[in-house]
Amino acid sequence: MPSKKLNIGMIGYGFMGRAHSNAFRKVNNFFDLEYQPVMKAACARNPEKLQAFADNWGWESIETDWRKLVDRDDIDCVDIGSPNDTHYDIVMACAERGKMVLCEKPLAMNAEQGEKMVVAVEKAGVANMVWYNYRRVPAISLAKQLIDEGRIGRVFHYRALYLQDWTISPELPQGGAGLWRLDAAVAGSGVTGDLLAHSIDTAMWLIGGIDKVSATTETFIKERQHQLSGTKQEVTIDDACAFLARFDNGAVSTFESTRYARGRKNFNTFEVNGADGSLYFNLEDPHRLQFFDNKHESHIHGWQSIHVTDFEHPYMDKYWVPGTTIGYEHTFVNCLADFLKSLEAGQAPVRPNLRDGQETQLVCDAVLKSAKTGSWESCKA
Ligand code: SOE
Repeated sequence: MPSKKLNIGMIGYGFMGRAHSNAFRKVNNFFDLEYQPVMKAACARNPEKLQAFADNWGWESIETDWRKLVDRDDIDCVDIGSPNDTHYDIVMACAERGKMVLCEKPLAMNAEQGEKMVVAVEKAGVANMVWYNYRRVPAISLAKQLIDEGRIGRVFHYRALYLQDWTISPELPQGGAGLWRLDAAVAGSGVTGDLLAHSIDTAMWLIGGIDKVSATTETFIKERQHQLSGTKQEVTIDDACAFLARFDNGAVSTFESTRYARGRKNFNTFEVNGADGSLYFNLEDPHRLQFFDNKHESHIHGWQSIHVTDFEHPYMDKYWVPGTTIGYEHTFVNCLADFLKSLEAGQAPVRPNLRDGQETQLVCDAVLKSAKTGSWESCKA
């Protein structure tokens, strides 16, 4: 039974607000932890919609000004699920007030902001995490385990795709509720910060840092009506991005992302090729990890499809019986469980922290720079 309470104030009530609220509600049902999050206050600008949201998910109170939320003495930890252009100010205020920070991805609008945020939370000494939830898909955590166990040997290649198709219609507006991801002034970038940031975080977690990149981007629909102003405005996000990357360990790699791949909804895949084996994962088939193990005798060589649902698999002993599956929402429950566990005495700080988020931010910035200059760009600070 949890013996300590952690009072949470959550900012933003969109897609991520729902995913996080669900995690706060469920985490202690599945994980044996010292800490129990208390859903103290949810914060957003529209009081009517926010109250309905808070009632539905069980938040005790509401705030319509995030500064008031951060200032409240009864809030220990601030969870940021609001659009990307708000992350910097909120994290800086949290650091100043000594509040723990849980921040949605991407960390910031750019690496310049990101670095200041990292310095601030490190100086304040507050626990911090970026919600790169895909690390906590059990099959991806298993890929990490197999790589760390040396099962695929020296890594030569990494190949990532992150494909969606929801912005193909030119009639889709940009900006405002639900559509701020299309507005560069709010999102910072398009698929690079929104989708490739996930692929980059996963890749660097699995096989190490990225040294340099060479990228190209495209904006297919040049103008869209802005949902807030009602006027047609230039679209300045990257609708698609493809880049080559060289890892610090010498691995040669490709990353591609678009929101214009008709039929692909959340097609987040990677393949890693090593001297002794390969791994393949596809988020649209999330319980499976494909593994080619070259150590098998050659007459039984072949790809194994591991159904990642056994008690021995990462996180799976916390849920149901072998052969039964968990869902997208549990990746957030798993993230939160790891964060809460890290607060217990003697535990290592949780990862990915804001410093890790900044490493990904540096790669995103280098990708966007390379797309402009046409040259290879360094990902190092
Ligand atoms: C975009 O459509 C989006 O919702 C991203 O913002 C999320 O980070 C990704 O996991 C799913 O797609």
